[in-house]
Amino acid sequence: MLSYTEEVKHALENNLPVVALETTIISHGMPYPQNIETAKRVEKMIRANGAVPATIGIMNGKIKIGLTEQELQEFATNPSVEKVSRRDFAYILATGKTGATTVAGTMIAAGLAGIKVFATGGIGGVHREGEITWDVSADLTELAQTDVAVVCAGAKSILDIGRTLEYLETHGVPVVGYRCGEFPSFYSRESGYQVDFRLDTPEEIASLMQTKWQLGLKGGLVIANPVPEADALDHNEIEQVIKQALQEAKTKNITGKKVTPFLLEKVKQLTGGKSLETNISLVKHNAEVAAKIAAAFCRKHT
Ligand code: PSU
Ligand code: MN
Repeated sequence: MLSYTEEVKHALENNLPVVALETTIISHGMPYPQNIETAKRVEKMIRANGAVPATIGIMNGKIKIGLTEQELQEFATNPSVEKVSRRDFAYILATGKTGATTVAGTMIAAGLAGIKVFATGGIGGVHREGEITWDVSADLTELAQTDVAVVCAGAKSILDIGRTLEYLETHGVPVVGYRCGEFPSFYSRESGYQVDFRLDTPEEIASLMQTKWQLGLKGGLVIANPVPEADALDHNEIEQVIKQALQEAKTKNITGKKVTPFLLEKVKQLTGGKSLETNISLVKHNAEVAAKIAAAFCRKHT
């Protein structure tokens, strides 16, 4: 069921660094044409930092580990591409539909392919009022069980960041700050919450990954990498926008897997092009750091 591009296959067979990338961010996280431009630039960034990119998605009954340019284009432009988390994975694969994988979906595929490092924008989490709605992203349960390190710019404050971190602690997922002590909140470098551990080099992160998995402690790690200072948005400003987006989601009675894409789209609309620029900047930064971590992890195994 796994189908590799030549480049990714060669890298995995020769223990070369590989970084997984998700497709939900392309199909449901950004508008066209910024989505395809970003997808390509992110792949380029990973190559420039000594690793091979493996963008992951489901097509024609296959789990694609690495996509061709034409396939990337399909994920960027086809509105019928489905969003695939753990719950949806088998259905989309069995029915031959095209599915863009979320953080959870991508971790499942990366885990099957033996890819240990994954770069994304932000992870899903416990939604605000999650104690009432029970809306908790399957990204969190996936982090609890699948051995992949996820490099992200923290979690958007559309979520309840405090409860998200509590959930990760309960499930034994280390939250590491890459060169930061505060857990970042995607658009801004602050959230008001601390990370569990701060590490300042890719080598230290690679050692932590190796030690965790050698101990048989299953599950992923969150590597929080704050958005570059120059592209960060004002924390209070974004908070107002998020409040408005949440209110609208409530009024429109948006539920289930539609919640996150709805909020992302609203925030983008309400901030104009500004939030999209920040989004692109942080994803590229995560790709760069992920490539360095993947390279450091491979060096431990040669
Ligand atoms: N957060 C973002 N950008 C995104 C997502 C989350 O800032 O694109 C996407 C990711 O694919 C993530 C998914 O895995 O949304 C979470 O969706 P849900 O909350 O339905 O689990
Ligand atoms: Mn949800």
